Amino acid sequence: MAEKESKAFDPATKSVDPATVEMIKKAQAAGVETIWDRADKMKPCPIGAEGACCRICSQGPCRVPPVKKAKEGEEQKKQAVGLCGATAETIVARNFARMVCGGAAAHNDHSRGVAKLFKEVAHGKAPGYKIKDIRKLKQLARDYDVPLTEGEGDDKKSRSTEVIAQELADKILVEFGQQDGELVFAAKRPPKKRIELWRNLGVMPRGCDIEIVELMHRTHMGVDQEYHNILKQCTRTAISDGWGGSMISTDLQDVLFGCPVPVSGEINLGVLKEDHVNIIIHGHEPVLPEMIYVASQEPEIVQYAQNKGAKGVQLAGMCCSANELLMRHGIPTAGNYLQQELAIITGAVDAMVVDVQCEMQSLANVAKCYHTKLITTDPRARIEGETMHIPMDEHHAIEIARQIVREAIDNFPNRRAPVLIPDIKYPTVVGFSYETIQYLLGGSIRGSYYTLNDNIIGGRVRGVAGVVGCNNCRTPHDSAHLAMTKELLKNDVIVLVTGCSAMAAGKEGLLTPEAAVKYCGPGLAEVCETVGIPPVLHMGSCVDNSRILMAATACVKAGGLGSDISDLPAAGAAPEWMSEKAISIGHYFVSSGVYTVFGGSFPTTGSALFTDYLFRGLEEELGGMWDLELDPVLAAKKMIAHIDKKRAALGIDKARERVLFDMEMRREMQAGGSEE
Ligand code: NFS
Ligand code: SF4
Repeated sequence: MAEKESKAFDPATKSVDPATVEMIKKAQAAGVETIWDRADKMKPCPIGAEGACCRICSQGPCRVPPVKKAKEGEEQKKQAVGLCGATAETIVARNFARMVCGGAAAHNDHSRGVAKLFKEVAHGKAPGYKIKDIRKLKQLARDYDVPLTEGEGDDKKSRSTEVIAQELADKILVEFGQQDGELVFAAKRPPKKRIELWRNLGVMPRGCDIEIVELMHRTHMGVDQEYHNILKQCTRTAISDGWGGSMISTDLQDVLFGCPVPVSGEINLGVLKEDHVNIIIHGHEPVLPEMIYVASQEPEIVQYAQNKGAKGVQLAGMCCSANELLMRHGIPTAGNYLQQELAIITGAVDAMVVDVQCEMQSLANVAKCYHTKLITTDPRARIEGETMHIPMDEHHAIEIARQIVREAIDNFPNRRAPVLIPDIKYPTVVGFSYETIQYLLGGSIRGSYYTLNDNIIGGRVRGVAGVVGCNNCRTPHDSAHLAMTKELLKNDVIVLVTGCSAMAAGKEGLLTPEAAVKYCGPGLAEVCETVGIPPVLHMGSCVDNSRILMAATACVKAGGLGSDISDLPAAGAAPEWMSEKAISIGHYFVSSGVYTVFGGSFPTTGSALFTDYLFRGLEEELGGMWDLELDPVLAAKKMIAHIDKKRAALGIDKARERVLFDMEMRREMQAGGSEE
């Protein structure tokens, strides 16, 4: 019976990724339920989807869906309000705000964990970890006014790395609970104009936690009931994520684990190996995964695996932990968010090790259908039905990592279901940190993004787009990411990717230099070929969207493209978004001056007034605004239109016409030449 039900849909309609389709078929044949089965049975609540349901007090839930315009002769219905009188605007704004809170809290709490580890490392109390990127440490020290030297005159000497790190760690940790003042990165790193704008609007964040707490308070029953005012605090909270927690975690992870440089890797379920012990590292915080990586390479561990009949240990990443491991060590990626159940369904995963965020609770049930051990490692994220919980402790991380790898190895002989690993994987080149892009495009000596700007001004590169964010089972898996990205490339827009979007691009072969000729317009193709980079640059995990902010700022500072991020010919998108984190990210991009378009659905459409404020009103205040477009190609076109609008404002629209004309001429000349 269960099997019959699970065959209700055609797997080919659920994903454009052949490995995913193959595994959904396997799941159906085995009668194992996946997210698509559940999505088929449960449709989203239309009122909740629009943000028009308030359940923040027990007099509700109150539903205030938009009212249709009356037909002629009919009486116009009145827009409902909540029992307390809350309008649709207030209800929708409050729900949106709480999504920003959820997302910012996830990033800022992740960041706190990294900062605490950093402190332990600085004090020599976290064996196995060390400070890897001294240059970045010093950069951070300068940001936080931690002196690099001590003494005066002839007595002046450099302070030790440890001492600098210890002082820096304390200063960073203070920012989480800080009550007044300004977050260091937010007040120092963006273009001057942006900093002034935020100060004038009163949205400069004071600390990482306080903005979230205040916003939760203000959206409690009967507090802030003016939607502009609610949104203002959303802006402050989102900035505390992008230019606060997320940026802190990105930078400290680089200090501890190394700043990514270009590295090649592989992606998709085909990276799993039938004759190896397969361990999937799934989640977001690279802290323990870094040690699992070390443990999996130790000769004793490899020997232990061989004793159990395996050829070795294969680590593979999933979700953002995958991005972190891939960027720094070239560890292959098994897949993005919607592939987590499917990895287990291959029958080849001996352990799935999860930390925090984007882990489906259904993993426990799927794991039970196979031999897979589901190991939770973070006390904040337990899953009912987990096989075991092995909590991370930074003081004994390497021993814990070894224990986890052994658990997986011990499980290798227990494989029972027929193993089927799709023979599908793709090579990738990843690791385009903001620093790497600077190096590749500007050279370390000039240390500038000017070459990129020069290409934008000259018209070979039309603009820059960030395509980021999740998968969503309501949208065919990966399809919107790919359609949008290809449309942008075709129009000479270079694409920066993170998170699950980056993985979608990788699975399509877009993260290779060869993709340039295949997918790009002539201008972008030429630039990519000259520099030897892919046209889609993988910048990391979702907290690494902060790298995009830094790259945008570097473009502004390099000159020639205006004086603020909102002047840049740039746009952002999350065509398959689903998480609260995506809303927080979207809003910090908007708050930083970026036109940001989401796909699928938008959680504020229950109030036309509030949505109009987000989509249009904000442009005047922040220079950036939201948008919703269900068709990914149309969405790309809207991004390009925005880019062109910015080019025109900068007075560089003519240059592009010239370039295109030149290229046309050159092609004609070449064509003429070959005829001779
Ligand atoms: Ni971002 Fe990365 Fe993926 Fe979405 Fe989840 S894994 S943090 S939230 S689903 S992109
Ligand atoms: Fe209803 Fe107001 Fe309570 Fe919300 S706060 S559930 S609108 S009574």
